[in-house]
Amino acid sequence: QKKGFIFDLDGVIVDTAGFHYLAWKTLANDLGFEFTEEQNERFKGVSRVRSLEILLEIGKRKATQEEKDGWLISKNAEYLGYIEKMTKEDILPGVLDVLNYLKEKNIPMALGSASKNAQPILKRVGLFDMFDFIVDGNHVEKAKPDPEVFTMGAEELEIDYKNIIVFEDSIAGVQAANSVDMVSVGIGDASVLHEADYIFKDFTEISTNFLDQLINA
Ligand code: B16
Ligand code: MG
Repeated sequence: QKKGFIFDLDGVIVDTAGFHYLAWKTLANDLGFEFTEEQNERFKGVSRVRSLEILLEIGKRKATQEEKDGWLISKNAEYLGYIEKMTKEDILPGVLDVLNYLKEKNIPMALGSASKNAQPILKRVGLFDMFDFIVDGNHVEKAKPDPEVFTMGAEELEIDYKNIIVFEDSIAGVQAANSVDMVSVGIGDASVLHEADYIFKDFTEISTNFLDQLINA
């Protein structure tokens, strides 16, 4: 049966978490509190609006809707400044080999990201044309662990959920894929991602044998 692959963006294809962190930290400091890299872990895979709620919880700050809207705009403006400087050098190690291998085999591929900035990021790093479909934060209502971003991708690719393989670096994303019986491949720390069907530290550990095994399963 035909298989399809769906890739998360931040933490899987590129490491933009550091840029999100710097921009949220600026906002936190402007509001008069600290924000550490450790606290930033909670923001992975989480939507922009929810991220702000968590930040305000950390700083014990209450805010009006107008204030929140303004902060979301200024945070994103700073983040976009970092993205502008990205090049193909920012693609994480081993990712291109895997994408190119699947492309050569004509395997359908989609992006499934919570980010509203997914398209400009893919353009900056030269991967915009790699994917048959891009499903991102502009297309979905519900955030991971809701599987909407992946089910929409599967429907675009016209492939049954059980024949979809999802690559994810966040717990929420792994749970989203598992909840609709997709195959989940966790990228990162095994102690965090233990619910995934397969776990790799990064893409350099993924062999063509393993990819063939997924394709031919
Ligand atoms: P934006 P992913 C997610 O991307 C990030 O992991 C998360 O930290 C971020 O808040 C979210 O995108 C929204 O990003 O502000 O650019 O819309 O991991 O789902 O690719
Ligand atoms: Mg991610």
